Amino acid sequence: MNNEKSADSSVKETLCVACDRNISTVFDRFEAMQPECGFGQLGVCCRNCVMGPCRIDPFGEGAKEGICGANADTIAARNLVRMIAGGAAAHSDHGRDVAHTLLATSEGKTEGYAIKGKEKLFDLAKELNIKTENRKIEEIAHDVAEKCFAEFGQQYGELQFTKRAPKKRQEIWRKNKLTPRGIDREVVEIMHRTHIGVDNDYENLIQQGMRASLSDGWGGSMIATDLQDILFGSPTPVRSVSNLGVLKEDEVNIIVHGHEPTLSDVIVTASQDKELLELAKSYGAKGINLAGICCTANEILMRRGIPIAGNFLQQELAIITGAVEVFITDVQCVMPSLGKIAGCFHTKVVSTSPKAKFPGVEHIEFSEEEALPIAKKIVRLAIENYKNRKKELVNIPKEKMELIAGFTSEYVFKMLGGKYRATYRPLNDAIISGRLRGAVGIVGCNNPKVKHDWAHIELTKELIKNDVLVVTTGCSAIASAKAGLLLPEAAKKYAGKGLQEICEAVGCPPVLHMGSCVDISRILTTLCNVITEGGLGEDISDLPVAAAAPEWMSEKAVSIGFYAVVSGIYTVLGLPLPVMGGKNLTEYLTNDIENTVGGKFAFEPDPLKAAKLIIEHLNKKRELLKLKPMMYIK
Ligand code: SF4
Ligand code: MSK
Repeated sequence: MNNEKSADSSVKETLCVACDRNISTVFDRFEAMQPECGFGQLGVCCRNCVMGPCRIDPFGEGAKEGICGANADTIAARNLVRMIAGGAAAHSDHGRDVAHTLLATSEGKTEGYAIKGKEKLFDLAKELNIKTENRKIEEIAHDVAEKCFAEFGQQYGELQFTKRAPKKRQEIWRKNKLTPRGIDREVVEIMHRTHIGVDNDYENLIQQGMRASLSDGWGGSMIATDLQDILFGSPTPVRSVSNLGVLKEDEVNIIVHGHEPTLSDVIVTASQDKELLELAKSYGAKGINLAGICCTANEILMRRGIPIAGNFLQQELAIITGAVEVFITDVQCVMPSLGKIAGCFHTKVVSTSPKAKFPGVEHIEFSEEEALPIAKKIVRLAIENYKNRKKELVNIPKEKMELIAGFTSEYVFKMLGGKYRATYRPLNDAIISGRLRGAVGIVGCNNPKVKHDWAHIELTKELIKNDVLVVTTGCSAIASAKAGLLLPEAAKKYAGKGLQEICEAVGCPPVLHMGSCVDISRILTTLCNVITEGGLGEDISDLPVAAAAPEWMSEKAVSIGFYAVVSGIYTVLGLPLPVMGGKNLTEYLTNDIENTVGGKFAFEPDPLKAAKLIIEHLNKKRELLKLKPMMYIK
C-alpha cells in the first residue's frame, strides 16, 4: 500500500505502523490536501496588499491582471524572489548565530565550546587580512568573528567571500550589478521591491533575487561553514551508520533535528558524559544513543561520527518507532506536527530556539553562554523518560546502512594528491583525460510529491554509471547514505569504469558526502580550486559540472538553486519553480538568463531524463573545452 510513497523500506514499514495506530503523517496530509491550489503552483496568486488577494488565470478567460495592474510575470517574480529572501535569511541567520558563538567563545563567555579548527582559523584570518603573528588564538578568532559579523550589516562594497570566485565570475557579477553588498541589505531590498507598487519588471526583480541568493551562497552559508569548521573542527572522512535502524531497543534514544551544530555538537558532548551514562544505566538502559535528522545530523555526522536516523520525511516516523525518549529541535525543516504525534507515545519533543517554538511543546531555551549545562539538562530529561517507554509500542525497523561522510574542499585536495603533494591536479587531469566526465552536486530535500528518496537515488546512480563524480549534501546525502552509495564498494557496483578506477586508486566512494545545506558553499569553494588548478577554463561556467535538486521543497532550496545558476552552474530541479504561470519569466529562467550569468534552470521530474539532460550539458562543456573523448562510456 505504501510502495509508492518511499524507496526506503523502513519508511514503508513505519507508515504501516502509523496506519494501524491511526496516526496521520505528512504523507496522509499531502493526500488530504489534493488537489493543491493550481494558482499557487503556477505562482500567480498575490496577497501583497489588501486590495486583493488577486489571482491570474494563465490559461482561461479569467483575470490577466491583479487589481493594481500587476501581470502574471510580475506576480510570479515577486513571489519567487520573496522565496529567495526567506531561504537566504534562514541560511544567513544560521551563519550569524555561528559568528555569535565564535565571538562569545573567543571572549571566554561560553561553556561547552572550544576553538578546534586552528588551521582553518589561520587560513581565514589570512584571507580576511587579520594579523596572526604573536597573537593568541582567541584574539584572532575574535577578529575573524567580528569581521564576519560586519558582512551582515555592510551597506556598500562587496561581500568578502565573493573574492574567492574566479576573476571572470567576479567581473560577470560586477558588470550585471549582482555582487552582494551586505547580507541583510539584499534580503531587505527584496522585501522593499516586492511591496505593492515598487518593482514591476520581472527581470529587474530576478536581478535582486540573484544578488540576494549570492549573499547566501557566497555570504551567510559560507560564513556558517567556515566558522563551524573553526569552532568544531574541519571534517575528515568518518564511518557511521544511517536509517531508522540506528535507534536502539535497550538504550536511551535521543534525536536531534534541525540545522545548527551549536546545539547538536554540545548535545553529543553531554550524551558522552560519564555521570549521565551512569544515570542511564541506573534506569536500566545500556547507554545513551544519539542520532540525527536533517542537516544538524549531517553536521555531527561529519565531525563526530554520530549516526543518522533519517532525512526530512522521516522526522515523524522516528517518533512513531516508539523508541525515542527526547526529540530535540532547533530551527528549520521541523514539522509543526511533531508535538501531536509525540502525544501518542512517551516521546518528549523539546524545542530550544527562541526563534522556533511550538504550541504544547516543552521549551528549554538554548543559549551558547550556558550550552553544556542546558545540553546536560535535556539529556537528563531523556534518561528520566526512558522508564515511560511502552515496550508494546516499540517498532524499530531493522534497516541501517554503513556510510563514509566528511569530505571538504580541503580534504578532496589532500585525498587526491596524497599527503606530500596535496593538489587538485589529479581531479582536473581525470576530467581532461576523459576518465571522469565531470562532477554534479545533488542536493536538497524530500517532498511528498515525489516518491521519497527515489529521485535522489535514481539520478545519483545514473550519473555515477556515466562516469560522473557526485558530491552531495543535505537530505539528498542522507538518501544516498541509506542506499549504500556513500561506500567505496558502491563504485564497483554502480559506477562506470573511469570513476571506478579513480575510486579504487583513492579509496573513496563514488558519491562524496560534503555536509549540510550551508556546506554547499564547500562545493563552490571546490569549484574555485578546480579553476585555479588550471586546464578547465577560466570560469565556473566553463566547467563540465551541474547541480540538481530532485526532491526539493524549501525556500532555502530556491535560494541555493539561484546562487548555483548565478555562479554559472546548470541546475536541474525535479519540481518546477512556482513560476510557470508567468510565461516570459519561465522562459527567462530556463533560457535567457544563461546569456547573463552562464547558468540556467531546467525542470525535469524524471530522474533518468534529468540525468540525460545533465550528461548532455557536461558533454557540451567538454566539447567547448576541447577535452579528450570519454575513455570508456561515450
Ligand atoms: Fe492584487 Fe496587486 Fe495587491 Fe497583489 S499587490 S494583491 S496583485 S492588488
Ligand atoms: S534539511 S532544507 S529538508 S535538504 Fe537542510 Fe533537508 Fe531541505 Fe531541510
